[in-house]
Amino acid sequence: MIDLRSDTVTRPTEGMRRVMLEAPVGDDVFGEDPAVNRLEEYVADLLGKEAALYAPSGTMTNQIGVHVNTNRGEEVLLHEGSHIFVYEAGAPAMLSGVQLRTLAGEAGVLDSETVRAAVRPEDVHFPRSRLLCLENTHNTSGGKIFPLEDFATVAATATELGLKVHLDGARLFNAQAATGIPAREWCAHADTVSVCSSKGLGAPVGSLLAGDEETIMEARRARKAFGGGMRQAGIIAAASLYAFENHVDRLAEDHDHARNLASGLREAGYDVREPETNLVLVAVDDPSEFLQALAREGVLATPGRPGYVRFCTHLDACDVLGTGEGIQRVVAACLRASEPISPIRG
Ligand code: TLP
Repeated sequence: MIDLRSDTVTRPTEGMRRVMLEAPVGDDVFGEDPAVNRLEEYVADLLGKEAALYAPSGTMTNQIGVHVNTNRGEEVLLHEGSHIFVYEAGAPAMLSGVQLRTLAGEAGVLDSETVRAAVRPEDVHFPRSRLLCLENTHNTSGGKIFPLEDFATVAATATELGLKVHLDGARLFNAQAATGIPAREWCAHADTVSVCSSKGLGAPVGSLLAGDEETIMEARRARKAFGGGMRQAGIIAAASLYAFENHVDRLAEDHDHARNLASGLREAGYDVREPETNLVLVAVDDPSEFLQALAREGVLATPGRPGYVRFCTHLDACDVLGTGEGIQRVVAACLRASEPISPIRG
């Protein structure tokens, strides 16, 4: 089986398992786990922030980010295809009592005019606009990179309008690997940043929220309330640290594989979005039927945005996709699953 459903399917490498075995641990709710403390310091420094907090998932670090930047009844502005809106089970309403206002933007990018027009005037009738959430890379747009200059501009507008800025950087290091721009450059324009070690970086579990000291202290309280206070978490934090230390630069390989897969599929007649990072969106007539047929041919993928399926390249698929033959196996499986279609889509 070639599993291209997500970079979350990666399993810990030998080296990672070794550091997990040897990790010094303590009770992290008491702040006494040396491996967690080391990871939090490392990631805060990496992202150019004062502090960071380790949590079980990217959903939790996003939700803590929403929570610490808002009050109940306030409004959060975000892209209509953002993970926080589409894939987090309605958690902003459930956990923070906030309302989401979705905005349109090409390839996950929101511009200043759109944000400016969406911010509510001060009036008893309206919710207070409080937070802008941005996502880089942008999942439902097929791993698109939010250009740094555009990011800085819209974040400055949000700040000027009195909003906080949260960055969902689940795949921020893919943007770094693809552009050569350090991740911290984007982080400089956000109040809080969520990054995941369990996506392309290959750790089994774990995400971090970074920000200033005061915000992260508040985030620690929210993590406890959300049930994310873990005890001897060093055993998994060690894997996350290993991932940040060893697996960032290799993301470029996944991007090469995504490009090769896209061109193989395009040559076979499919309508494929050119990938900038590790996600490949392919237009198909009936995604769910296609995915079932594809699984019978030994390849797994997921539904992408409506009308598309998503292939995700990653560490565990590296060996198979690193050869022309592996790419051809995936293309052949697609052709057996369904004829290509070439619609014009927005
Ligand atoms: N995304 C998963 C699914 O939930 C769709 C995937 O396979 O891509 N932000 C972004 C941009 C993400 O893509 C994800 C995971 C998360 C946050 C949430 O991370 P986890 O799964 O750790 O809660």
